[in-house]
Amino acid sequence: MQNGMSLRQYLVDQKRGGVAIEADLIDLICETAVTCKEITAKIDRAALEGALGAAGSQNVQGEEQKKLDVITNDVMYEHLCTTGLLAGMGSEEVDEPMMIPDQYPRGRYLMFFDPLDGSSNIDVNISVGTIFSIVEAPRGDAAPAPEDFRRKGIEQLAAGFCVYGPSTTLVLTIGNGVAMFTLDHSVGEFILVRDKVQIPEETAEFAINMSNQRFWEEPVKQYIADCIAGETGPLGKRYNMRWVASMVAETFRILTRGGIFLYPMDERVREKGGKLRLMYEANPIGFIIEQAGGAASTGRERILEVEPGSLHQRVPVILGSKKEVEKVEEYHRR
Ligand code: P6P
Repeated sequence: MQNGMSLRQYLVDQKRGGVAIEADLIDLICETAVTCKEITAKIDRAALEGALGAAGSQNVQGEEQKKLDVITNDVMYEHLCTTGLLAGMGSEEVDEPMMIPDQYPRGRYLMFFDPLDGSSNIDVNISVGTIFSIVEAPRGDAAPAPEDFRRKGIEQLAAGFCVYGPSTTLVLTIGNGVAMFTLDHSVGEFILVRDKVQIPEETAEFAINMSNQRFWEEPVKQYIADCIAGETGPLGKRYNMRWVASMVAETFRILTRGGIFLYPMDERVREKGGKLRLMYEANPIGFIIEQAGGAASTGRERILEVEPGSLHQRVPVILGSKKEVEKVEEYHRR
């Protein structure tokens, strides 16, 4: 493995090295990378083409959709449904699972995606991203049933996200570690820049939206209070804080220098299960974090073991440096 490889060369090299990845899954990952290239181009030109701002609609979560939420969802659906590689798709932006139109062949995989995570940042030019998760379709290339879209995170074959930031960089796992590919605009290829990414087990940097503090459960209130207490507090060290309000940006930072990200249970959304979505946010990001030696928890259980109740199931999310996540889980056991 050497830096400078293209995404497809990396995947073929992984297969040659013994990783059990089918040729059609390699194709699907490469086609998904094409949609990320299309999306980065749309984002670059959004201000020039009047594509910023609200779409005037809401998603299934009742959240205001940005024009780019809808545009990027259409880019992914319209590109991927023609490839003959998917039996269906689930998207944050669409209430029901999306089926493959009759004029196209179906494939053997299902994909869950958030086409533009962090889109509340898009109008203020802060990093956003595309998150995707791939599982095997249980009925092969036959039309999938609704229950086929409720799958545990441990069933994922591949997961990735593309962060549209100072660079456009794709982060990917196929279950054999985590690799990073930066888009070389001059040739239009994602080029390997890091492989076998490892998250430091310890950290002194937490990411949480502090304005929600009064709604958190006691264990999280206590943990954050102890972080802020610094050197003289029970955790015995000074913590730094970051909050970008874009999970892909926080995750990229944690993969690069460690850290812990928390979007914990919040009284306002208890009956919904939490704020972040399991199938196309917590599961793919959790898979990547675990593959990089980190941990991903609800505070009480491993995220990848959560049994989804619906396509748009929400969960509390606590992920990042392994020992720090274990510390927060210990606060929940007290
Ligand atoms: P808040 C973006 O909308 C998102 O789903 C995550 O990417 C991000 O971490 C979180 O919500 C931000 O939430 O409440 O701080 O705006």
